Amino acid sequence: MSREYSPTPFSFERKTEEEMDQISLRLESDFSGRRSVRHFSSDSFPREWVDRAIAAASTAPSGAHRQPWHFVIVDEPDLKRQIRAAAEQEEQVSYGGRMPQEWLDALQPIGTDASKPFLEEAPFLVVLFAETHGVNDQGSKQKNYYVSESVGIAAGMFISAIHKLGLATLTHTPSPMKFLRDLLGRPSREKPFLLFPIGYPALECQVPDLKRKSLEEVRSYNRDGRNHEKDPANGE
Ligand code: IYR
Repeated sequence: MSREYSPTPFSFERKTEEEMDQISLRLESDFSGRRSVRHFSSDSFPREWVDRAIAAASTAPSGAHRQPWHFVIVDEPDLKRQIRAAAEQEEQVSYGGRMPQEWLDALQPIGTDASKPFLEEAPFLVVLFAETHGVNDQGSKQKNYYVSESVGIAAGMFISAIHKLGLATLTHTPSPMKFLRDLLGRPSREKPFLLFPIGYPALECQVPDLKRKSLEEVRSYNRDGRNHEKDPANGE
């Protein structure tokens, strides 16, 4: 069964250029305070805040609008304990030789190891699953499109929502992650994508001393840096 194209009017209100200029000036500083946090306070907060961040993330664009994601919130201490135990078991194998030396060297400045106490300390864990395919009304397999891109965008929007809320998170990737599907009872068509501990940073929280790339390093203009805006031929 396929659906027809049925467009509806899009109501969009433009902000003033002045407002937009002010917003653009604050964008980087709004985001630059976000850090990946690995030491959480046990202070809790309403679970609805996490629900709302998930609702915001789920507005993400997706291939053929399939929204191929599922978020599981974990707040039961015993389930968090089981997730930590299974993650640390995999990570011990990873750090103990499954990851090549080059990878271990790359992680040196991040300071990570196989111990993952944040999986119990954070009040909430959110596990994001990618749906490799869907199921239609007749119960048969329905293909999804651009699954990693779609779920990656939803993950980015979730991280932004959590940051905007005033909370911190981490994109944790225990590898392999299949144990999450079993522990959370998710169907086999769902693949664990990322695990986010959510909370306030611990009072004594420390983060790696990282430098971010400058704008000039991450952005260029046109081909070979040709700057259309500054070209005298444009009457400026
Ligand atoms: N999954 C491991 C290893 C790890 C990998 C990368 I790439 C990181 O940026 C950080 C950690 C872990 O979570 O420790």
